[in-house]
Amino acid sequence: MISLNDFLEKAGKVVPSARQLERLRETQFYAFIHFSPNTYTGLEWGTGKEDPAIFNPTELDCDSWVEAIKAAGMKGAVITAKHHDGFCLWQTETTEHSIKNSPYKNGKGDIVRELAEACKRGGIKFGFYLSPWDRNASCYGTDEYNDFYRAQLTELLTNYGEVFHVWLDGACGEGPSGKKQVYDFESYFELVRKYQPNATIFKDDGPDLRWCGNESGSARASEWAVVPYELCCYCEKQTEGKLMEGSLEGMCNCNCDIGTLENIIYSEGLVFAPSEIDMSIRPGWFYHPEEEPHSLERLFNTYLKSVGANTTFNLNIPPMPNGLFDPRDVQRLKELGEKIRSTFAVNLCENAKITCTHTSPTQSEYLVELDGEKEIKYVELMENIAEGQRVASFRIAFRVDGLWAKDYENYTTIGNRKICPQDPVTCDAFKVIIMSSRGRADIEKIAAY
Ligand code: FUL
Repeated sequence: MISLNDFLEKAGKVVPSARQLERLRETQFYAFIHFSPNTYTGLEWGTGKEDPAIFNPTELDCDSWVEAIKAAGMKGAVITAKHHDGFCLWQTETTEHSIKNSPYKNGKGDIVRELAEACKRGGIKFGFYLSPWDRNASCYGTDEYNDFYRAQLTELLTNYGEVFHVWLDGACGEGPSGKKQVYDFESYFELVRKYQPNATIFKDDGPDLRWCGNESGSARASEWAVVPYELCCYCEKQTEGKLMEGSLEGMCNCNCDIGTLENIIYSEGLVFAPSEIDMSIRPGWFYHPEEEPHSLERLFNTYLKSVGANTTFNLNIPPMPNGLFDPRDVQRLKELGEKIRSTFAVNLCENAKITCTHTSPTQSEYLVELDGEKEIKYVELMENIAEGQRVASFRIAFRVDGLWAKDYENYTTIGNRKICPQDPVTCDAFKVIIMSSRGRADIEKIAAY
């Protein structure tokens, strides 16, 4: 049997694909846009029987969406091209339950195109959500539906330029015939790879990004990107062999740190599958006039616990029936962007001297000597995630008036990016003490704000 050291060494070398790396490094924060007949009925899950005539966003302006999205610092937009009600926001050949039977632009409108073009003009990325669950399609529940779904996917993948993210909802309810569908996910993934090889695919259990397990914006305490193959079997298995006989059963629930050593030792192989946090700016995914956007504090905290905790952040903003974002949401996005930009504007380590000492093969200390005393509110760390995720526990110590004071929080993972908020501390140096890692830690960035 493999030794613990060898097992961990291999675990530390499970690496992202180019598209996963791009998502984590360049496009970590993006917008979800839930828009469908639900916007007009007040439902969250449409029945599929809605009359297309109700869909009429008379003031739709995708450039204004893009502007609001960019103000928050988001770098892409993912629209519900079709939600569970089956209504298509683009000019599809596959069904009559679409925008072509709505009054919007006399049936000639195509909101997927309008958004894709606005994203291009605004310099952000474009992506889509295409619900496999379809409560309108008469073929839902039969093999034919997989062809129907593939045809829809192909239209979206081939007619709208570059797609950065394809969001596949795992929801599987009954369709109009009362039957559920057996989704042929692998064939859907194949199409995405064929037509948009750089696009990441989100699904609950991979292949590129997995679900964080809740819609309230919380990452796990230790959000590993390296997790057991059994939980994300659409991802490529990069290691072989269990360390311990035993079972992962009971460890797959949402609150459990699925990538921790206690779990991965029972896995037959590990995969790279970072999680995505999806959350709405308001309680609902779709627009409900009586709802208010979440507070700036809540959204900023979610940002810290997603982008700043090794996950991506997909923040939903639902358009109103007239097709515009609610001014309250636009304002909140602006505030959020300003808060993020001002908080992380000046890196106090810019002129610091950073030295690294490896105290053992799996322990290291990074000493950061600042150019003078600085007040620190956040420490930001990034691992060289392209080579794997390694750090399993660390602490931070600050030198205050010549004495080392430890931040006694026991931090666990770093991964792509970890933001550690601090009670403001004035110091002239700090140390990042890596207490355990899977092979040698490789910290690519240390910053303080
Ligand atoms: C879920 C759906 O059922 C919700 O309506 C929403 O689209 C959310 C993002 O995914 O599975």
